Amino acid sequence: MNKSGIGARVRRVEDKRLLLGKGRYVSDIRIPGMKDVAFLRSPLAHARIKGITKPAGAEDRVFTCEDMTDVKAIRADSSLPSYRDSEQWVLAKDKVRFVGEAIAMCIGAHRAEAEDLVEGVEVDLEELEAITSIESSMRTDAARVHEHWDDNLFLNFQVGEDPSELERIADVIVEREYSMARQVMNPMEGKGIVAHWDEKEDQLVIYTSTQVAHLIRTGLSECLDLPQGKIRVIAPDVGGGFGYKCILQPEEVAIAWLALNHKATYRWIEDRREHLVAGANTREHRYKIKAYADKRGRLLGLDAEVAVDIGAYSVWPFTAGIEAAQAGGNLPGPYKFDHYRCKILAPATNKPPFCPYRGVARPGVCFAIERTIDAIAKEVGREAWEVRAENLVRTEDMPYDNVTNKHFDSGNYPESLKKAVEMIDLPACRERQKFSGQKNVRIGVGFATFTEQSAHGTKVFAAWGLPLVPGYETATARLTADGGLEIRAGINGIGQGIQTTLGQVASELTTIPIERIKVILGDTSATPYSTGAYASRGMVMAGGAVSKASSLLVDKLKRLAAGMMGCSEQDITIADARAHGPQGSLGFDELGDAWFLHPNKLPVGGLIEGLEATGYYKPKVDSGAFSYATHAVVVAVDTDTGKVDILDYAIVEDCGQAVNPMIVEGQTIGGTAQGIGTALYEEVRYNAKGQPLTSTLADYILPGATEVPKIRIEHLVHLSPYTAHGIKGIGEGGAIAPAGAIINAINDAIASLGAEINETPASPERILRALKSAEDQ
Ligand code: MCN
Ligand code: SMO
Repeated sequence: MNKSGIGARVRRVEDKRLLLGKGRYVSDIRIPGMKDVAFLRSPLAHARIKGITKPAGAEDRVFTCEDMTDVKAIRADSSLPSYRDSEQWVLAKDKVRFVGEAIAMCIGAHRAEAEDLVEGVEVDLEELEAITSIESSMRTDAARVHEHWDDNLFLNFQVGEDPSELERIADVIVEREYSMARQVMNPMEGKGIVAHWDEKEDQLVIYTSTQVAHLIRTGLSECLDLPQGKIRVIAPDVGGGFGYKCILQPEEVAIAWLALNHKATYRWIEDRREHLVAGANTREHRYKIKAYADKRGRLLGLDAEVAVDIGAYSVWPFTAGIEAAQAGGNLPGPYKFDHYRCKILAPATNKPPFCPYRGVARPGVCFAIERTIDAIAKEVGREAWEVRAENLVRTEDMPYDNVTNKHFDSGNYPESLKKAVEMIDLPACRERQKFSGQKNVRIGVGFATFTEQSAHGTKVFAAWGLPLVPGYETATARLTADGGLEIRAGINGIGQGIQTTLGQVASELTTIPIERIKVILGDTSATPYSTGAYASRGMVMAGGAVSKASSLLVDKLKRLAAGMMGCSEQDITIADARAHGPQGSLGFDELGDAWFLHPNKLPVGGLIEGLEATGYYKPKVDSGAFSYATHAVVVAVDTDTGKVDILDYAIVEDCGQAVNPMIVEGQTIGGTAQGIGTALYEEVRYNAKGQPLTSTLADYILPGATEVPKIRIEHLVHLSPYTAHGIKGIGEGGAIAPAGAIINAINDAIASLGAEINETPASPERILRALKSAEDQ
């Protein structure tokens, strides 16, 4: 095997520099004359703006919506049925719709000066009724978040047919409501933007911490009415994105507009409080589910309603539609059943806009369906894993089209479950449960299985109403004069290790060791077009493009070597960065030297095709590849305090061909840590007027090292028949299952007390409430 090729546990090439503090994030960029920007943000959740007064003498350093009449509002199109878009002005116009919405921007020589200026701006606001929950948003007499709408819904449609005829034949009917709390994404590095005007290139240059550099160029071009060629977007090191950085943020447009108008350099660096209050939110789902099953626990059908609290605006380009639409489409999970109906609702509220976050809809979906499976198991009196096993799609059914037309490509879902049950040692857990040491400590074990679609094609994005997002990818491979390799890809590195793994793919195909491969990402002027890193698409899509580009380059190297050695191209094989012919061999360095530096060595007549190749790639089918996993967890619940400790955590996952199993494990553990946050700790809270109550990290609780247990991982490998090298995505998977598995485990622990909990986070407060209400009954 190639030591740095596909499947090797290569250390991440990114890490040494980052660990030594040599990262170059947006806030590390220094440009002479650069000015800092601070935003005046709304103190009210819903209010009419009656007037704004700039501080005397500072009129040229304070900007409001009125100064930006040449800037278009952010509007996200979608072709989903019933979808309504919203107009999000870069600085609020006429009305504010959430606490933290930017009203004015102020410029200073440094941030402190800009913030002082913010203090001096006077805003006259007339407070309006704030809509702060799904329930209040959907009341017919509710105030309107967008006044010209006749209700508050971004989305309101239904998929599937009424399954109520199953009432006659179902042995059990289980009804539940579930709720997942609102979250913020909290990448370690917040959002940051520096923009300047490049006189030489006659171009706006914007450095931004983003997952989607090329998309940001499109978005800026639309809002600023500037040709794409006049905009260059650079993403330097990005300290985590997790979805937060896959949308066009109003601040991005604002800072770019300043640079464009004043032909000078401006920056804005989000601080943690801004992130917690004004940054996009995520996750807030509510479910009503009625499940029909037979007496073995086999699902016959599901009747569901899902509502997602979208907040005030529809984000560009992913819209206010995809989360709820995807929730409706993914709720059936990895299970086989025939009848399904889902009402899909996306109410607007006076909260920050909703943005995709690691797992996109599936953490909520997995929580809801996996709780439902456990509820059915309880009803039919079987172990929850057995009921799961009854219902999982089987290998012999693959490829399998499920009830919402998801095309599961390959895998062995029951095996992942079975292995997870073994890893967690269920019989030992059951023993331990009987003889738990302290009376107030209850042990529970829980499981969750899911599938994760990755590498979605154009048709899939179009079905989510997103015509702008293509399902293909491009990369180039260029040999250097000394036999090294340069790979350029439009995908963005955001911490997921893609620089390393794209290098591994190129190394596999070219036999060039990874130390001699440079992977260049994150600059619209230096890389081919890509919509970027989201939806766990990078490894399959950019990996496929790099594979294609590398193999086209190898063909060229073979032709050149054959010409130079006077043999046929078919006789050439490559190994160890050399082209071997029947009568000898030439190193790639010699080939590079000949083509770039000594054309006199080229075969008579020369070769003009060069040593650079572009690969365009899309998987064989638009439905892409489905990875999957089962998470198994053991918890201890303290019934006096409501505190939950995770005692053991095991995962059996399958992402097809792992390009780098060590990175796959890191991805899975990182995602799981975030999922533990969803399950137990994280919650954005508001009071009745829409004032955020969790505006510091002392109030918004993130899991730390002490809350994340040792996580054991086993890999299954079922190659995707549809993708290059059989790769499937893995970036989001870890975050999908923890809420389902952990809340199932908590319920397993407290079931004997007659209690049940169906909300996240399962905070001590909520657990005690559940225990109390069981006691009261
Ligand atoms: N990989 C692999 N073999 C596979 C699949 C993946 O070795 N079969 C490795 C690759 O290094 C790849 C990484 O795992 O870069 C994640 O792969 P993939 O699933 O293709 O996801 P993307 O590269 O498209 O990354 C985006 C994805 C998403 S959508 C979120 S959200 C997320 C995630 O990755 N955000 C992250 N992981 C993150 N990890 C870090 N550190 N920071 C983020 O912001
Ligand atoms: S939330 Mo990931 O950027 O799809």
